Order: sequence, then structure tokens, then C-alpha cells
Amino acid sequence: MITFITGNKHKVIEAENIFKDYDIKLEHIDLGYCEPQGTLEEVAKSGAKYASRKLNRPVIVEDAGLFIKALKGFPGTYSSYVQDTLGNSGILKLLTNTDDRYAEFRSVIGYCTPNSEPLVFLGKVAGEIAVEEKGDLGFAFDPIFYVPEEGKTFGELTTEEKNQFSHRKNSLKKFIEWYSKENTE
Ligand code: ITT
Ligand code: NA
Repeated sequence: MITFITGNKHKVIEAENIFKDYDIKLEHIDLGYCEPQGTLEEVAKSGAKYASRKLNRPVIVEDAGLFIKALKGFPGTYSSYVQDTLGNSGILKLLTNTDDRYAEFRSVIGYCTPNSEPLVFLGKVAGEIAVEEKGDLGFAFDPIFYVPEEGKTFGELTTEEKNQFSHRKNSLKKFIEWYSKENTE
């Protein structure tokens, strides 16, 4: 059993959908932990360490962000704050006259047990910032994250479709593969 610590219910739905293909039980707790300003890796490590000790069980936490090339990686580790303040329309405005719309989502999973030090697993997905918001199937930045190969934004993809190749799928898959190996040897 692994406990996913998050306050974001969309993350829980996506993670449950990814874990169901594996023989690992997932539970969810919204513990709330303080996020120091730092890299995704630092935030994931400190959150996982804190929660594993606090709950006395193995946990995963996730720190994610949207990194826009033309903005030198902004909002990156400030993604939560920027989503709540500028929002998607604010990001679109920042890119009004920009041709280079490359962006990537990154997800870092932090895993920790009560008696160990945290480990991290990074997943990414490449895309572009759309010229307008599209789709209402996702959350947060999903309507402005366009995936050229699909001809759609994340907001136009179902959970199952997004889960085929998202940053979260890629980080969780790395974690699950490591964990499965670790627990069969
Ligand atoms: P936690 O409780 O797990 O920390 P959170 O929503 O604060 O949930 P993050 O700090 O990891 O999550 O995410 C930073 C911001 O990026 C936040 O506004 C998220 O909603 C957004 N975000 C993360 N993953 C996303 C995804 O798959 N699609 C769209 N937006 C995403
Ligand atoms: Na967060």
C-alpha cells in the first residue's frame, strides 16, 4: 500500500487510473505540507520525507510545473501561484507576439518510507502553449497545453488519453517500475 499525499483531486483521479494496471494499492490523503521554495525535486523530497514520518507509512508526493521556453522556464516552480494569479489568460497574454511556443510539463514524484531518505522520479511531456484556451476535460493549465501529435490540448483529452503520455504518467511509470522491482527481489 502506498499513500499519495496531495490536495489536488484531479491528480488523484489520474494516479488511480495509472495505478489500476499494476498490482499496487493506492490510497489518498490530503495531509497538507509546507512547500519550501525550491526545485521540483527539492519540494518533492522534503514533502515525501515529512509525510512518511508524520504518517509512519510509505508515501508519494508530486510536485509539478509548466516550463515555457520563451519565458525562460516561467512559471516553472511558481506554477501554482501563477495559475492562481495570472491564470491561463495571463499566460496567453505574455505570449501574444511570440512565435516560439514550446513548453513542457514536468512532474517529480517523491517517494519515502518512515526509515529511509526520499527518492525522486522525473517525468516530462513536450508541447506548445496554444493561442487560446480549448477544452474543459482537464484542470489548471490543461486548456492551454497543446500537443501537436494529437492536434489537441490536454483540456480536450479524456483522463485515459492524457494518461497515455502525460508528465504524470511518465514519472509514475518510472516510480512503479522501480518499486515493482524493489518489492519482488
Ligand atoms: P499538490 O497538493 O499535489 O501540491 P497542486 O495543485 O498544488 O497539488 P503542484 O504544485 O504540483 O500541484 O502543481 C503546480 C501547478 O501546476 C498547480 O496550479 C497545478 O494545478 C498545475 N498542474 C499540475 N499538473 C497539471 C496538469 O497535469 N495539468 C494542468 N495543470 C497542472
Ligand atoms: Na502544490
